[in-house]
Amino acid sequence: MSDSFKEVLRSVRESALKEIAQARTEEEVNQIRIEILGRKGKLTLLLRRVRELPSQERPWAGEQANILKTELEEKIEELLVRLHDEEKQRLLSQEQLDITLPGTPLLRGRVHPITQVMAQIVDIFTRMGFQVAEGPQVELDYYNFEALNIPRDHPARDMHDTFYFSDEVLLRTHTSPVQIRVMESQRPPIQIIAPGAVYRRDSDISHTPMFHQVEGLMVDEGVSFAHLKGVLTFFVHEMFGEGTPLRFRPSFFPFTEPSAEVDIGCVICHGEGCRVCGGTGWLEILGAGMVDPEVFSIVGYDPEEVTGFAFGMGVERIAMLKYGINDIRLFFTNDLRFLTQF
Ligand code: 2NL
Repeated sequence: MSDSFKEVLRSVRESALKEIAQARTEEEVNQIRIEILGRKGKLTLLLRRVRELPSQERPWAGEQANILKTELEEKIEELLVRLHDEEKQRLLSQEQLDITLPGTPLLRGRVHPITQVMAQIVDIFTRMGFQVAEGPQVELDYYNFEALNIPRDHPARDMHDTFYFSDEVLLRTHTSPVQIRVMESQRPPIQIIAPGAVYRRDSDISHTPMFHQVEGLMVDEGVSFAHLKGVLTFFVHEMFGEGTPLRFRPSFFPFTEPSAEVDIGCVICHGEGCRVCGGTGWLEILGAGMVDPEVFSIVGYDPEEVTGFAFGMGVERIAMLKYGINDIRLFFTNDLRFLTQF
């Protein structure tokens, strides 16, 4: 065996182990790996020299060179793992968590004031035994107008400023069609309220193209205007306070006869007369009446057998009066400074 090969092998091993022992960073170790095991590394060149040895020496020399190669590869790998661990420990010990820092505030959602008032109205009537009924917002002309005794040429249609999809299909302008559908499919006694969104082509300080209504309907043998007055008086006292005065003023709707509008004593001036109530001391809050016999005939009830009352109110209007709000658009512009006050 050539002594010089042994000698070179030993010196490559010693210098490699020395360098590995001195390496302090992963980068340095990688550099050493290239110097020793790389394409032009010391050990790679040594392995190449094995071929130049006399044939009887080659197997032993090759074996020794490969043993050294494996040894150095293992040492380098070990060192890399250790350096990597040490770096991780160093970072962990330096990193600090300041548990006194304020957290990211979580914004809490809240119920929209219109939804709150709607829920309150629904609660008052369900306590009196009314059931909640719902129906489509995209309606047929028949349910929205025709069945309510409002034919196509009727002047009451002008008041409604309807959004039409076609001659027969529209966005409901009130929730009355829900009550028509219930009467069409159920026999009396009926005692329902129909809350929901309705649509009219109108937009100013007191109108938005979408707003909310609650309508009510009670049908049975012997239902009278006195029942209507009792139910609405209870509602007003629950909604605006026991001492709130109310009055029934004659009015007209195509679907009720007789019809009335209900006023409450002005919540601002308490009857003295102010800008809000136009000096009258009264504020209109809803419309009502006895269901017109014509409507009963249309849904297949016998007007000689049953009577009923119906009423309708705008939820936004109730909310504005209850909270003293003068612009309906505030409900829909999503200004949290406004919405978070309720
Ligand atoms: C108002 C007036 C009202 C009705 C709605 C009604 C429904 C059926 C039959 C008869 Cl199915 N009437 N609803 C009756 C009177 C007045 O609403 O000023 N609403 C905001």
